[in-house]
This record gives sequence, structure tokens and C-alpha cells, in this order.
Amino acid sequence: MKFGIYYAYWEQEWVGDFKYYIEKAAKLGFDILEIAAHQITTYSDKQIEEIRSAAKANNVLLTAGIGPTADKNLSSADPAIRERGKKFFTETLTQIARLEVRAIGGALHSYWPADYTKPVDKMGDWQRGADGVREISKFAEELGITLNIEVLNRFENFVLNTAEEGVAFVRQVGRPNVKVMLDTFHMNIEEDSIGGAIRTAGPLLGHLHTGECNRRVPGQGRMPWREIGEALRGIGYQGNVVMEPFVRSGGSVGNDIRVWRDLSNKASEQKLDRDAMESLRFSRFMLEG
Ligand SMILES: [Mn+2]
Repeated sequence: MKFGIYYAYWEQEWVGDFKYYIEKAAKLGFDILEIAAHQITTYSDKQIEEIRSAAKANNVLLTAGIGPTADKNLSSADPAIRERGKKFFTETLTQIARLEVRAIGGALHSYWPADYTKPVDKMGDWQRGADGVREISKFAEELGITLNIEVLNRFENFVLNTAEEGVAFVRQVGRPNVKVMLDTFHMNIEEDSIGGAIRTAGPLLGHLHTGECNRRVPGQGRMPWREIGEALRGIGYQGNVVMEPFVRSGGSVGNDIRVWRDLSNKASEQKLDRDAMESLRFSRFMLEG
């Protein structure tokens, strides 16, 4: 397994100085830095080259996360929005390929966070989302990119809430570079058994997000890490394990993630770094066995 961290642990916006976080991730001992792909199409050639070479120089693998906004939703009933979604993914995938990113994950099949003031058409969105993901998967394959479809809890999206649904969706798409992505935070809300959910995904598990029930770093809560580790080893998981902690309120990140209190206890950046490093040690120990 390779272990990583999402840059937004330290940031309040869906964009950041990724070069800075690459160097930090390397210093803290991570194999991977996950970046946000939300605004990657606005980066200049020079910025892209700086990020790419920083990752190379620091021996850090980059992965990307994305929560497409409603106007770029591949599963929308509006064909114009679906087209905009495809265009957005074509441009975003092209750009992340230049960073040598080989894995992107999130609600690629839908949009995030779901707007529940609007009516929900779960099966309609499911079908349109599967068709849309299949279409972009061919372009992604040419770039060597795997699309990891994240299963989210009911409050954030309605299309895929369980590993079982994620597996059914990915089988329906039926493409080798489209996989299921699980996240312990969402599993804690939706799954009868967290180990069971991991076994349900089995060989289709493409990416794993980790975090405690309240999104603190792994090891600072009551998530069943022993059970998670046993299940991952049981399915022979060799993929990426990226912690996705959110402990500070404020900005677009705090608002979208619904962080309404400071879970960091007013931690300095040095303290956040120390917590991440300890959590990395804990994660390797619990999950790799
Ligand atoms: Mn996640």
C-alpha cells in the first residue's frame, strides 16, 4: 500500500500551493499528495511544470480529487450540462496527465455536494452517470488515468451510498480503468460492516480515503482500524490509502465539508504536521499489519 494525504487538511480553499504541500508531504514521510483538480485547468504551463518537477524531485506520487459542481454534472437530466461536464473532464484529465497523475477520485459520476432543495431522480442520474463515466473513461484510458468513483454518504449525494451500489455501478460501466472508491467517513454512516464493505468492493477497490467519524486524522477517534486493516489485507489491497482529514472551519473547504467548529484545538501548522506524521505511522501499522 502507498500512503498519502489530501492537501486540504492545511487549506481553506479548493486550490493551494501544491509545490509547498508536495515538499511538506515528502518531509512528513508520505508517498502521495492528493491535490484538488477543481481549478487545475486555470494553471499556466509554468505552474504545471513546477508542480510536476517538484513531485519528481521529492519522489511524491500525485493523485487528484474532485467534486464536480452542479453545472458540470455528467448525470444531469439537462443534455447541455452533461456536455459541459464532458468538456470539463476532457480538459481536467488532459491537465492532470501533464502532472503525471494516474488516479482521480470523487463524485465523478454525479455532482457534489447534492442540492436537496431539488427533486432527486436516483435511477435516472445513475443511468446517465454510468453512460457519462463510460464515455470519459475512454479518453482517461488513453492518458493512463484510472477513474475512482467515490461512494458518499446520503447527506452529500444520493446515487451511490454503499459499497454494494458502487460495485454495481462500476460493473455497469464495465471499463478496466473505472474502479470503486471507498471512504471510511462515509462508510461509517452507511455500511452495516466496514470490513464487509471493503470485501464487497474486493478487486474493484481502486482508491481508499481514510479519516475518523468526525474527520480527524486516523488514530484520533473510534474508527475500527484493526477491522479495516484485516479487510484490506484480506482482499490483497495494494492501492493507495489517502487520509482526508478536515479539522478547521472557514473558507470554501470548511463550508462545503460542514466544519462548524475547530476540531484542531487551534493547532499551529507545526502541530497539524506532527498530527499527520503520527497518523501516518499509525495508519501503516494498523493497515499494513
Ligand atoms: Mn473522500
